Amino acid sequence: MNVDKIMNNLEKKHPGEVEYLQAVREVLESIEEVYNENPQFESANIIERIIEPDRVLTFKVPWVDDEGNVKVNLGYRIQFNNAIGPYKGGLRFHPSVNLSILKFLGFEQIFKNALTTLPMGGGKGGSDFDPKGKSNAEVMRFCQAFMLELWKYIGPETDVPAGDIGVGGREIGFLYGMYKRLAGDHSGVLTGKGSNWGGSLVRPEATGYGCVYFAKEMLATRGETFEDKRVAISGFGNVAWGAALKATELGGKVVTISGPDGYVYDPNGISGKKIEYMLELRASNNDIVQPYTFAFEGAEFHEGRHPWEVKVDIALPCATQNELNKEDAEKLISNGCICVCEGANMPCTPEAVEVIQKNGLLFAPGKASNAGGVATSGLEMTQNAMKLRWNSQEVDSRLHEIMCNIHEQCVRYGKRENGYVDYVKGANIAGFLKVANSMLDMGVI
Ligand code: NDP
Ligand code: 2IT
Repeated sequence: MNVDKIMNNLEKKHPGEVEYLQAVREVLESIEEVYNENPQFESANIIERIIEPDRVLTFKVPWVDDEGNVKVNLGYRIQFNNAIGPYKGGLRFHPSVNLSILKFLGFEQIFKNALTTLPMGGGKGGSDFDPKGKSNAEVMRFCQAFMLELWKYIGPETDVPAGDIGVGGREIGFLYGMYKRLAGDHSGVLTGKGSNWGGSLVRPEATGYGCVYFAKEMLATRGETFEDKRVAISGFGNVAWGAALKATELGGKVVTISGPDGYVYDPNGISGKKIEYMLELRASNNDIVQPYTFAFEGAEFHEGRHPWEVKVDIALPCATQNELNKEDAEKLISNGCICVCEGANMPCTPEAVEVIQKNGLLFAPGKASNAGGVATSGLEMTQNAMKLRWNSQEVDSRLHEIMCNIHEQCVRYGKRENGYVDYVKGANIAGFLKVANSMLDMGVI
């Protein structure tokens, strides 16, 4: 495999799709060796077939705001690869959404879903709609208009969307209501549903919990635990909230959260009602975390800055892609950080990952460490299919088992001769082998 040649061709076909090209390069570079050892992959031209989505659906979403103005947003669904199961992946509503971002997320999702051990293919979708500052009625009308088009392309055995940035329980409710009305069935086509109408317990917490379970496994390889460790978390959304809950439960002290306005440093630790307050901050639909400092004494707000300058032992980036760069990584390292575990998708830039790994820190890529969200979505699909509901202990213990299994897969394929585990390589190889071998089994289709 000639990675540069493949990337040059891909760039010519999709110029400017920076995030997508970044995600593809990372995977190709880590699977190169395994790919070359297995000539059957090359004969079946697996690379060209896996790096292009099966299909890209784009559509317009016209809706009416509270003043009666007609608005138009763009809607997308990328059905990337369904070799091992129905397309599965979240919907993102954020003004930054474009084809490149959704293709990167859809591509990552293929390997992430393969790692969960559950039968799910990879997909992603969303819109450049900005839920910020919109009324509840506006969000509802937008979600209904979005589903009016999307429902034609999804189904419980074909494509099962869920939440992501800007799409939480409220949006899933509005989307599911419209799907149910249009399709006339209650087949659980979305995950992240409310627990009264088919949702799985622990799904809201699952991504953050899973991320901390994964970090716990990594720490254990060095005889370390969360006990008394200082933890920096970025973001203040769904993933950040779940991660703060579990890190605190395991004895860690979470000292930061962040938003687009800057970060909060709370030397007393973000626990108990302070974590509950994160939900209020999020529900306020404002993109700021500063109000935290008015609510809790002793907390400082650092405008326009990232939390990575704070002295911590563990960093959990849980906001968005490319939010931790090389300089941030260097600051973490010089402050003695021992573990960076991605809760978001691709939050660390490639240069940051290189520095982190070179310095021997534990590092987990999101496709391994944030897979707990989609894994629990898979468990929600199972419960829907069985028309049963598991209690939270059952779901949580399955989630924990899945995260430990993903950790094992990473170690299996990522352990270097000197004992250092390259979790990026391990995750990419394990995910790739499962999908590529399934594609081989099914022939050229
Ligand atoms: P939420 O919408 O609940 O929260 C997203 C957080 O990131 C918010 O704090 C948000 O602030 C912040 N954010 C968004 N864009 C930017 C930006 N450009 N700059 C700085 N901050 C930003 O989303 P989730 O918690 O669900 O998602 C967070 C990350 O985790 C994403 O990378 C997502 O893909 C990933 N993920 C989510 C899973 C899930 O199950 N929800 C599963 C696996 C991964 P604001 O919105 O105010 O801009
Ligand atoms: O990035 C992700 O894995 C998600 N946003 C969750 C996807 C899902 O289908 O639960």
